Amino acid sequence: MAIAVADQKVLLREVVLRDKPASMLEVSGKGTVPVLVLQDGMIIDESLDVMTWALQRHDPEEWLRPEVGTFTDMQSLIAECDGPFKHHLDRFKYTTRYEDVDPDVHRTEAGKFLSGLDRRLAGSKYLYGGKRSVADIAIFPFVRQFAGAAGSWFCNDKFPNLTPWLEGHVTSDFFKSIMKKYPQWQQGDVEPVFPE
Ligand SMILES: N[C@@H](CCC(=O)N[C@@H](CS)C(=O)NCC(=O)O)C(=O)O
Repeated sequence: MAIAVADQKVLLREVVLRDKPASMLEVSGKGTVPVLVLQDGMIIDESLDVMTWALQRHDPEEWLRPEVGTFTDMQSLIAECDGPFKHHLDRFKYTTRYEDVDPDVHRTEAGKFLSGLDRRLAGSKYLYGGKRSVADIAIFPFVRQFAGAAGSWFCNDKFPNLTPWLEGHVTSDFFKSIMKKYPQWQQGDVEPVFPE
């Protein structure tokens, strides 16, 4: 979404995680997506860094300049999401991948982070004021994952502000437009330009 809003054209290689291309692992050994390879050979392989790279080039909606707080504030909330929240989300969602985990405990712990988001959203439509910012866009996909795994536990009664916030992001035409499915890229294939 950051690449699209910043209108930065990239060549897209759709990666299937169980069949990662050797060329991807050569440039980024940690084996996670996304990986952005710049023309000068620089590699950016953390999603927040990819977002920041795109928005530093062009930020028409000022996603890096929130109405409330600073970029540093947003970075720490995103880090909390990527760190402790993701830790609990994984253990709640993929219980069988971990030994001795109690999904209820991890759901409750993850829920504490979500309650914090809900409190933030009591005072403003978005996490850092009245317009969307990089924090909303970096965080909502993880809340979406949680909501998908939690079913009816994730409900309006518990999260009266977070539920409509998530719904707004997930149902937006913008989100739908970038969630297009692409065929797996194979060595030698021509890459589609993204965004189209
Ligand atoms: N901190 C990394 C995490 C990226 C990440 O874990 N991506 C997942 C897909 S959403 C992945 O590539 N997993 C590797 C795998 O499942 O083999 C980032 O934000 O870029």
